[in-house]
Amino acid sequence: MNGTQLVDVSRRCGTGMPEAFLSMWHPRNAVMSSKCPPVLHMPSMGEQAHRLAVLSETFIAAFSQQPQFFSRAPGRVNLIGEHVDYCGFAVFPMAVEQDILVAVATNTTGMLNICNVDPSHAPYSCDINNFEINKERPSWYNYILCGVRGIKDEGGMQSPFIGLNMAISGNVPPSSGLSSSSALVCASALGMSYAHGLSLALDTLAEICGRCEMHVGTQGGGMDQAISFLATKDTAKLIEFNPLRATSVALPHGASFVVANSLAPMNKAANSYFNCRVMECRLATQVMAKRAGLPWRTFQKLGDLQQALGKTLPQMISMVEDTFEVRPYSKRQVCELLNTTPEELNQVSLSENTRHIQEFKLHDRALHVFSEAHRVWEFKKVCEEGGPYALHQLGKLMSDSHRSTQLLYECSHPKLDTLVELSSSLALGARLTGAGWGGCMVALVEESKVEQYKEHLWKNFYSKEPAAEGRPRESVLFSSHPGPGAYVFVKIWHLAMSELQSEWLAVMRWISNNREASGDAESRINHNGFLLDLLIVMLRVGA
Ligand code: ADP
Ligand code: NG1
Repeated sequence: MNGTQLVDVSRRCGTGMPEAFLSMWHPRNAVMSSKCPPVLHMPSMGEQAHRLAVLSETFIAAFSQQPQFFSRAPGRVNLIGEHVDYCGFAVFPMAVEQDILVAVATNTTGMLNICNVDPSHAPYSCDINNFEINKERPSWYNYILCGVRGIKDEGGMQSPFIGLNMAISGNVPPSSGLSSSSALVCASALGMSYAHGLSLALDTLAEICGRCEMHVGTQGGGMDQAISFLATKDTAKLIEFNPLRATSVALPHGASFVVANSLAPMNKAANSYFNCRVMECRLATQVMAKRAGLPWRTFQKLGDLQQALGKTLPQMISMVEDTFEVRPYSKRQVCELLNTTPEELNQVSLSENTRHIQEFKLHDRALHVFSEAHRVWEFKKVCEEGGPYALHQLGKLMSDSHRSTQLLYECSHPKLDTLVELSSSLALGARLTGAGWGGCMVALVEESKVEQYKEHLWKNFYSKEPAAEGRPRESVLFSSHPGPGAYVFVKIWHLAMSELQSEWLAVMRWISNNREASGDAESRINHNGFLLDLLIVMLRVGA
């Protein structure tokens, strides 16, 4: 973010022009509240400016034109609340600094052309008005197609859509539980939306992206896309679903969150581990609903069941103990409990890539979900109430969460468990973050001990880990501070020129239509006067 001028010039989001332009004259205090993604002036210095320059070069080399704008969406680290979003329960993430940048320009061919600064990701092209997303093959560009498809389906515009050229640069470690995939979906959807002049609010974009990422075949719950759009700098968010709400929660002073990559990658779309857990939760919901005399076929999420029953989370935990035995249930036994056939179970309850599964651990999965959902609210309460033991209480909640994902949800990895064990002497608490089966751990560490802690992990884990060889320490082990959500970057010059051009054309059209003078025309002419003033000032300062 170094060198980024936080000037929101969002003209497409219902912000009045004069207000937006005033912000340009006073850049220091000009972060405007807008429900649409902010539109910022390109940074001129720092790492992001460097990445944008490299991205522009890639774009020009691939498409022989300049990018018209850049969209950007961050990854996230989830502090607590794992595998509960798709059950309808609240989560507690914050955006990380690492992000996906997309350089975008329109073309006249109706094609969607995609390339990447990383040459290991081969370029891809398709007709923007007619493409399929192949669920069988988890190709990198599928996530971009998801974002584009989301806006096509739900952005409120009719086809034909304008052709786009897109180049991607990302530094969120992929398949590591920091949501690189969702950052890619969100940045692409934002690029598609901005290129078509849409004024979609942040929460609308978050909801569209939560749904459209499912086109790759995974059935996530919307946490990653929500935080990627709704994050604000310096605070973590309590995210609730249905309806989507994000509440800022200040984290207690005196401690840092340190992220450590286990260097065991896990691509969710390449296997059925993730969806298997989603389905086990769905089956547990349906069995509990049937036992409570509710129409089980209409229930999908443990959270909806809790609401229908009007019970507290501890009461739901007791209900799990009363309903299930601690053993796995075969598919036939689940059918017996629901009084249904395997064919109907496949149809009503299971996704395509989980129909082959023959055994489901209903007790353990449901117990994890209700107890983890409870820990999220406890975590929020401790953050808000503070007190001398706050940091230790937060640490304990995180460690309990890890044990639950490891033993009940069985989504940890031996390398993650090693990192968590190594953390016990110096961190207040540590847990896997994201989907798991590899990926990252997040630890809460007293500020005074952060460097010692990192050194300890480096010496006892990374120096013995062949996958860490030659990798800069910061790329695998870093302190994380809550970053901002998605936004668009424009060159201020391009912004003014395109405004001038479109407004001037509108005035010319009005004159040629020979309409009566009206307030509308008057305000357009005032507006253009304003734009001309701006242009003159910019020419003077050489913007
Ligand atoms: P996570 O979202 O936890 O990082 P996923 O397995 O869901 O993990 O998604 C990772 C996939 O996202 C990668 O396999 C790749 O296809 C895609 N991806 C992530 N970052 C990039 C990038 N910078 N460029 C191209 N594709 C990327
Ligand atoms: P990551 O860590 O990005 O793979 C996945 C899901 C989340 C959530 C977490 C587990 C997607 C896009 N993301 O995240 O919704 O369920 O696992 O808490 O499916």
